Order: sequence, then C-alpha cells, then structure tokens
Amino acid sequence: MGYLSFLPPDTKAGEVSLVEEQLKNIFKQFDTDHNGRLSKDELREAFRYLGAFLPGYRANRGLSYADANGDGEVDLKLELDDLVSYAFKLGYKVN
Ligand SMILES: [Ca+2]
Ligand SMILES: [Ca+2]
Repeated sequence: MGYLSFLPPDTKAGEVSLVEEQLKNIFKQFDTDHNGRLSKDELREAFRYLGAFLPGYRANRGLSYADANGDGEVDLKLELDDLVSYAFKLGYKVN
C-alpha cells in the first residue's frame, strides 16, 4: 500500500498534482497576517478547514515535518511543499 492508497486506483498523476495545487492554495490563504509564514495558529485553522479531527495535533505534526529551518513556522516559499506532501499523505484534499 502506497501513500496514494486513499485515491481511486485509476487516479492520474495530473490529478495528484491538482490536489497538491489546491492544498497549496488553501494553506496560503491561511497566512492571515500575510507575513509569508504559517504560524502554528494559522496551521491549526488550515487543518480545521480541511476537516482535521484534531487540528492542533495536525498543526504540530505538520510543523515538525515541514519546518526545515526550525523557526517554528512554515515558510510559504521554502517549506510549503513539505507541508503539502504531509497533508497529502494523510489524505486531505479539497472537495
Ligand atoms: Ca503568517
Ligand atoms: Ca520554518
């Protein structure tokens, strides 16, 4: 079982990148103070929006997964791709 197992077996690569693109746009919208980084609070709201059962927990996990430079926030230029792949692996997608 790969990490794409939540998707129908006939999902095309193009649809995967569409989901990733949508997730990226969602996360960007939750940079509510527009400083180019997602704080833990902003991340929590994003995961809440995505329907996370425990958004605070997901924010912590997503942060530790994606925060490569260790400043406690997800940089939208440098670290967003890792955050998206974290969310994507968990099966979050935009309806
Ligand atoms: Ca921010
Ligand atoms: Ca960071």
